Amino acid sequence: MLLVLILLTLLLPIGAGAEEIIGGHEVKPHSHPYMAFVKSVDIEGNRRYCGGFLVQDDFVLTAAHCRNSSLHRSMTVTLGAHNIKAKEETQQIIPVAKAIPHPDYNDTDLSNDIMLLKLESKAKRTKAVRPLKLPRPNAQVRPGDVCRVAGWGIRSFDDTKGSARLQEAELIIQKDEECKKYFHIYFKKMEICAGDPKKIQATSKGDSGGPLVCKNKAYGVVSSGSNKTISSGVFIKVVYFLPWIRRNMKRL
Ligand SMILES: *[C@@H]1O[C@H](CO)[C@@H](O)[C@H](O)[C@H]1NC(C)=O
Ligand SMILES: *[C@@H]1O[C@H](CO)[C@@H](O)[C@H](O)[C@H]1NC(C)=O
Ligand SMILES: CC(=O)N[C@H]1CO[C@H](CO)[C@@H](O)[C@@H]1O
Repeated sequence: MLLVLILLTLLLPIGAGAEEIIGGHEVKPHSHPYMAFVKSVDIEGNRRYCGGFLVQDDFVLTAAHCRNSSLHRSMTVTLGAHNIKAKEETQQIIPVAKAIPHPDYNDTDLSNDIMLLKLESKAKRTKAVRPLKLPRPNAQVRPGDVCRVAGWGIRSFDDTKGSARLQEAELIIQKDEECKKYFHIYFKKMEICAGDPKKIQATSKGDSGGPLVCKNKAYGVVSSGSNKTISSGVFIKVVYFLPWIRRNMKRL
């Protein structure tokens, strides 16, 4: 993955940053009705943008690092979007009532980088808005399985490099050893390694929190990986966190 990314950097024309899904393509509008765009604002007004996905009418799953520190002021979720910079009739913008980052989230090694967002009101199910199923408790993906990841990959609304329209890329599940090689910190038990060295595809910062979809279910959450200097090949393993997800969705 790292080698691929280094090659990528060399091959990309200057100015074509790595803010969006690399080697992906624009999706058919609203073909990913579970996709959420998460905006977090801190007390100083700094914004942070992430992906996420609807798992229940009033819950979105995302990455814990998408919350802009403990000094965060507000979060909102946009559902039903294709072009996130446009005002589309299909969009539902819902404030977050409560952000529940995993209690063991560690912002140094990014372990347990998962967060539930309880929405202030239930999303209305439409053609453009519908939850994504979670996998069964013992479900597994294996090296070679083909999955997909989607995201807007923008970091700010002034960012001309990011993509306003939802992009998608195919990723192949890799052996854990692949990620251990490139990331000093990789937790096999709680993480999934995915990428495709041959096809040059990767995700990046603005895509954090989005789902890794395999067999039409959410098997992973895009984490920024344990190395902030390169794009991520590390995904949070949803199956491992199912008990925590279920418990917290029941409680609220
Ligand atoms: C967070 O991760 C770092 C690096 O692995 C580790 O040194 C530190 O002890 C962890 N913090 C907690 C609270 O577990
Ligand atoms: C991250 O990647 C850079 C570039 O290859 C490398 O120098 C650094 O040691 C890596 N850091 C970690 C924590 O893996
Ligand atoms: C308080 C805090 O951590 N604010 C951060 C919110 O996110 C933006 C963009 O990533 C940072 O620039 C802020 O420092």
